[in-house]
Amino acid sequence: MADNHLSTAEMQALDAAHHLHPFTDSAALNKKGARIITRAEGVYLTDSEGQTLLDGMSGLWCVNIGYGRAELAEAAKRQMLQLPYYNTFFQTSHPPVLELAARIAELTPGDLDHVFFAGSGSEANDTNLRMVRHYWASMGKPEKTYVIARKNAYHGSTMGGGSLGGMAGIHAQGGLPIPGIVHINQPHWYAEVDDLTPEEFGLQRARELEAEIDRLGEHRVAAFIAEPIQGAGGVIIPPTTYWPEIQRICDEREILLIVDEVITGFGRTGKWFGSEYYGLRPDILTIAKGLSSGYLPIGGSVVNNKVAEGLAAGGEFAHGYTFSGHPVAAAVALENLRILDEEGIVPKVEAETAPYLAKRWAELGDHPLVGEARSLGMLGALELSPDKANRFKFAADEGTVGYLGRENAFANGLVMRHVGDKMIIAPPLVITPSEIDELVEKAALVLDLTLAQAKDQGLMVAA
Ligand code: PXG
Repeated sequence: MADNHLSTAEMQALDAAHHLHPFTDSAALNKKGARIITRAEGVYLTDSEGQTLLDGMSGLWCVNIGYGRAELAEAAKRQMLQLPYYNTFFQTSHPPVLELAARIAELTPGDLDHVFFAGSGSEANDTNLRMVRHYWASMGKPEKTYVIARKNAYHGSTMGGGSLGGMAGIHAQGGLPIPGIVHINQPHWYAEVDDLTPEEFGLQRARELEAEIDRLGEHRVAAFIAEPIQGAGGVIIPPTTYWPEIQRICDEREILLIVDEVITGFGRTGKWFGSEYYGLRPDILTIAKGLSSGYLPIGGSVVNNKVAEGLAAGGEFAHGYTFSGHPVAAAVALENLRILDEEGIVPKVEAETAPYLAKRWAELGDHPLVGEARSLGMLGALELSPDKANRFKFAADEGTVGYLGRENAFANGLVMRHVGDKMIIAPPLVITPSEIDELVEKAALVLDLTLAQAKDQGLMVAA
């Protein structure tokens, strides 16, 4: 037992009795007992049994500066003592929120200069949905209400976020998607095509946006929303032709472009924002996660001058959250941005650690269980396949082999998530080359163990 007055078994029993976990089959978890994480430092977690794990997922894609930065704790303490809470609703403001808004305006590309704060990425995307409709209504075009999104996208799990997202499992529960949201296909070359080059496929998938605008009628379309790189969908890196074509279509058509940078923001691609990486000019950019490196919950919608002016023309936007621009979360986010900037963490990812990760991660592509190893910035995925030459899927239920991989990773000191039969990583941006070596060596061991089990269990059969 480390740090706690309760034993692991006692904590697991309390957890099973009273705690409902997100995206979790409770019955299955409670039988097994949750792994209880008690501390963390740098890129390492420690559990209640004192075992360490290299956190290949930055928590949940968010701890960009790594764990254990006392400066953020001190910023929170200072702000709590000075002004722990005040709202920003009724013509009031406070120093941390206005300073953070100004800093975000500086860091984000183009004239994305205005921030509407939320407590999370889901809330920010819910804001976006109401905001784009209200924007068009304010511009005298109330019929522009449709939002085009993509299958297998993730934009959160609230009614709006879950509807904008294109995950079948989420849509199957609770009456989603809500009306007025349509989904086009994702640019997932590895899994969805065998007769086009990635470049041809990227153009084809981007042009589905144009076709969908025409089908609905441009006069009825408010916006298109997408992640620069799909994260929860399985680190899907679009072909190089995809985003320039999407930008062309958005430029030619009267629709807003919402770029959801909840994962790709704050350095994950080696640029401050994925929009810079891909040369995008969003009208609205969604932020959360890495904004505070996950130390406190905060998110937001960063909007350009055009959208801000349009909203202003519409009078009051009847929308907001008690914790929009929470002073303590804002103070912590500011400190996080200071550290990211002053320690040169983002350019270091671009020049040093991302190229090193790319080189080492690509080596895993030679493993017999791996159909493709891809990475970009501090994001990586391995497509597991029973027949790598043909990129075939497994005959077993999707995720059976991936889950074995996840279990092997956890058992061997590495947090690596599985999305179906993909293994994915998104390590803290501060991971060092020697920690990358450790991550890749552990991942290689996980692949060996998983391959052996898959063979034993007769799972190496193509669909
Ligand atoms: N947009 C994107 C692109 C995200 O990745 C959200 C919005 C929602 O943010 P909040 O803060 O409401 O969770 C996300 C969140 C996973 C996983 O399993 C990914 C996310 C959240 C939870 C789990 O990969 N991404």
